[in-house]
Amino acid sequence: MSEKAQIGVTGLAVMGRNLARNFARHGHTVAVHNRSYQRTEELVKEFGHEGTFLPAESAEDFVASLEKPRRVIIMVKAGKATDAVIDEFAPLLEEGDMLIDAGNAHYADTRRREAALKERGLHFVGTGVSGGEEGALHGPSIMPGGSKESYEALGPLLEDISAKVDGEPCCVHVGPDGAGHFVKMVHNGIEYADMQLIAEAYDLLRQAGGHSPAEIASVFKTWNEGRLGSYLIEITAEVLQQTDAATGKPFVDIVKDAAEQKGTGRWTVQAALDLGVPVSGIAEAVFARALSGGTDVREAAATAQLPGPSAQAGSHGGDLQADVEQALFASKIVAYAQGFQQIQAASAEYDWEIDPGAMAKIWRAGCIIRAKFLDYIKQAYDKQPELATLLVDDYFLDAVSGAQEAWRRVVATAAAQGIPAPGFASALAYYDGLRASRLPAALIQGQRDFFGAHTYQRVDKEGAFHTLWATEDRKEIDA
Ligand code: NBP
Repeated sequence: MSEKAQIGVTGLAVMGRNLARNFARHGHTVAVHNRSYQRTEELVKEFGHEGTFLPAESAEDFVASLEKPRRVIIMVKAGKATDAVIDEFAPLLEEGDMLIDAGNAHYADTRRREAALKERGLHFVGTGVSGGEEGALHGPSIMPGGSKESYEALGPLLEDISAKVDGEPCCVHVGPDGAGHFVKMVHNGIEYADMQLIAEAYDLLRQAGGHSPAEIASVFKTWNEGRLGSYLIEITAEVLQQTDAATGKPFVDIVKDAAEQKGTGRWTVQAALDLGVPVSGIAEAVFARALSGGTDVREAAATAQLPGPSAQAGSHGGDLQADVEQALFASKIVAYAQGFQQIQAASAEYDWEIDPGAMAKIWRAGCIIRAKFLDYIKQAYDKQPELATLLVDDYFLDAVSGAQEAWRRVVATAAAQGIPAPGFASALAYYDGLRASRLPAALIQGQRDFFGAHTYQRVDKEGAFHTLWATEDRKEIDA
């Protein structure tokens, strides 16, 4: 009998090719297939020596080369291409086989596909894969959704190729149907917030502190040795110390200041709006990118010369560098707390039973937001699985209360000097909102009742009430 593959990968562009190589390098026999056969041939020609690949030109041959239950990883462009591949492969598969979508699908699409394939007796496993092409090859953070049963057959293989921290795999069964893609989406949203906060820290040190990019690179290198230590801080130092060969200028000064986005940050915010979870850190990051790319509006503002503060305004009353480190850490805690709250809210909404501590654990390596910091998040949820917000965990409470004076000084300096710091400022406003014993929402309830008879609740008795605003005596009635 000819050799069978433990796993197959269809879609051999950069991500699929590297995932297939990763499986092969770990000693697994990998069936490989791509719509256009050329990519399959190239993979085997260039990397065939790395392990055992079974190339197939047709979908039928590919499926026939897999051991049962069949495990087929789909790594194609998210959207219509994924549906096309599912339509091609589902009829060729048998009950109990698995179709694993490891692309960046929207979790609602994954839920739809999972439900449809379940009716045909197939497991559809929406799987978040983070870490880009390098991660796919050397060990990504992997977030599989789908049924528990499918994880039993698939999990060991995915754990094998995932990143490891102290020998522990950065891969865990996240929860049913779209849970894996949802968590991957929020990971990307948090990544947006983290990057925005780092960019604001740089901007403050540059504009308010008067430091050069190279000097700020050294600051980030130092920070990377401390509690902020993370992949994003590390690469920030690398980018800041880069000099443009053509002009001799700092690299950051020759790059257009319009950040792009692929959409996962926007998806995170859209989902958060539907769930009613305030992910202001992620939203500010998405909006800041949109503002940076809004060329017409920025040109109009430049032409109109929108006035800023006077040149002497607001010198920073403290050690700016130390204060910015504190503000960055505190704002980062807020952004992560919000992202985890969103995961918990979705888990409750869809009955996913996601363990938030396990998510922090599998993000410690392989993915873009990998950081020491995630250990503390894991510990917080280990201590209290139902934690309402990370901000009330001892470690984070201490960190934020220690940081808050510096954080307030930084936000004040940014406002006084006209330096945009939406991430820092909004994180602080969220923190103060959570702290407040009374919020002005009571006034908003009054306004709503006034113009729309939307009713309100009282602090001193049960029930819903309405004031007859249009009458002279403005009597209150039970609604
Ligand atoms: P692309 O997203 O560029 O997709 C190219 C692949 O899709 C090729 O194999 C192509 O086949 C195939 N394909 C297309 Br396009 N339409 C198809 C169709 N109708 N039927 C069958 N195959 C079709 O590849 P990628 O950059 O490797 O990304 C793959 C997935 O991974 C995407 O969902 C992407 O969002 C995600 N991704 C994730 C990360 C990460 O960090 N996790 C990074 C980058 C990408 P062809 O060769 O015949 O044209």
